[in-house]
Amino acid sequence: MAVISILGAGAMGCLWATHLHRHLLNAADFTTPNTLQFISTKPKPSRHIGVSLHSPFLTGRPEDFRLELPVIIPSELQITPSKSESKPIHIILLCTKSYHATEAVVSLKPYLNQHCYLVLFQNGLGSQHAIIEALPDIPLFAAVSTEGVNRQANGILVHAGKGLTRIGPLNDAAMHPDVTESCLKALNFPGLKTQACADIWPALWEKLAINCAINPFTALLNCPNGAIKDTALFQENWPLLKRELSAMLHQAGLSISMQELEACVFQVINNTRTNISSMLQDKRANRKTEIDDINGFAARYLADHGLSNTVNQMLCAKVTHSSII
Ligand code: KPL
Repeated sequence: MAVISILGAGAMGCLWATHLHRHLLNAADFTTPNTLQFISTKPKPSRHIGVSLHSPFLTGRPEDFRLELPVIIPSELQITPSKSESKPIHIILLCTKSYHATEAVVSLKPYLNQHCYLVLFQNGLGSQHAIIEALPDIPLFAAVSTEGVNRQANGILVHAGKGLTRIGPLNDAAMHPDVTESCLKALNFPGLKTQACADIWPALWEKLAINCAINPFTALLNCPNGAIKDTALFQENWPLLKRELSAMLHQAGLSISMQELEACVFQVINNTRTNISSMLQDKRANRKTEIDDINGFAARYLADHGLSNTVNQMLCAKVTHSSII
């Protein structure tokens, strides 16, 4: 039995809502009372959220999924006060933008206890550290996902690329093997591939480097991921950016050479060549971007360690201040 609440009805939140809905609520062999809902920290949220998703990957054939899920507010979270075999485990998937994550967690905090697990899906690095500090006793996990999902102008989500979601503990409260196992078990069904990761930090740093290398260029050039490599902006800045990102990963304790980093970035560019990056989706929708938690974080981290950060700083400033060209 599981109660799963999703905070954030963006592309990733809706993809997971659809995936879990198929297995928790809709499955033909459904026998146990699972619950799946969105949770909102807005003052007066609507009581239902509708999701429309096109995916060739969840079932292996192209399918349109439509579902409607209830929305609760934090005070309606009913988290069991004590651990008991018969009580459902409660998992909150935090799928907000990185810059909303910390304030969302602060609104949830009074209603949480150690029997509720939080899984953080945020891009970049920054919000994770703030949340670890804000919730020392709550089991926290990070999810690093390479699923590609885009929202079209008509609001329909398209699951454009099949990926992998690695999930691992972020703090001591989540480190117990039974906590990790029950969290992973509640999320692991055919459709979206998940993998338990005993140490999730290298995956978070690697994803940060990939996002630093791809997202700002797509946002500045208004192009899909695959088109950045042939542009002057990328070609002029990549040699130095590659050095900065390599120094960042090295400082963070990852043993990855500059050649391996380049191969990894180019492979992601190739695998996601038709993708519209999350940052370009934000720019096109006139939303704030996550640049401050991506290249902004990298620039601050490099500066704090006395390392060169010119290109990350330049990209952060450009994406913050310019509109798409
Ligand atoms: O994670 C991504 C994003 O868009 O944020 C990449 C890897 C660049 C895929 O689009």
